Amino acid sequence: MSTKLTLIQGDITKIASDAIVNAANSSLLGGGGVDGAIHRAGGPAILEECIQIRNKQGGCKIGEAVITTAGRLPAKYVIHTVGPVWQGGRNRERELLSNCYRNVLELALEHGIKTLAFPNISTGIYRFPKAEAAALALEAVQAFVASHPDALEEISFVCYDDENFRLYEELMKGEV
Ligand code: AR6
Repeated sequence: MSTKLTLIQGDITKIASDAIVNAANSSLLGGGGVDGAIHRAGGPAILEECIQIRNKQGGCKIGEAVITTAGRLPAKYVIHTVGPVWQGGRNRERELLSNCYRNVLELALEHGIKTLAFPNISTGIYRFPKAEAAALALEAVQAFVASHPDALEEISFVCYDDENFRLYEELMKGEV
């Protein structure tokens, strides 16, 4: 594997990677959590492009991803993906969360993105259990990297809360 996987604790809006990932909702019109933080810090250009995408294709389905400018953020692009709401685990939540990571990575590849930062999709307002989400995220990213070894230079997991940070630290022991 030549792609470097890194772990960061902090605010993803401050990360100067080629693209940062947003944990959005299907409307693409913004919301709370990391979505709110990205739109606030990035300014109106992001929402304008989201509205154009909405007009064209009617938002974004769960597990899928779309790309926009990053506006005033230090990153160049924002890749918006929509995680599943945790409903107990019997509604394909795990598969849908893996799809988010895979589809974001595919889109990054198509746009020549070399450095990418993920937040912990679905683990806030959408209540996906954090330990399971972290394991799934890492597995999905590792599978992609194994099949596209030279596509990206660096993929970061940006954990905002302590619990996620500790979980990733444990899972990524020996990797970072
Ligand atoms: N930087 C990085 N991570 C953050 C930040 C930040 N600035 N702020 C929060 N997090 P959430 P979801 C972490 O709720 O569960 C929105 O309203 C947070 O600690 O942002 O996918 C959308 O519009 C958590 O671990 O997203 C949707 O309606 C992680 O980001 C809905 O929430 C995800 O928490 C999506 O819910």
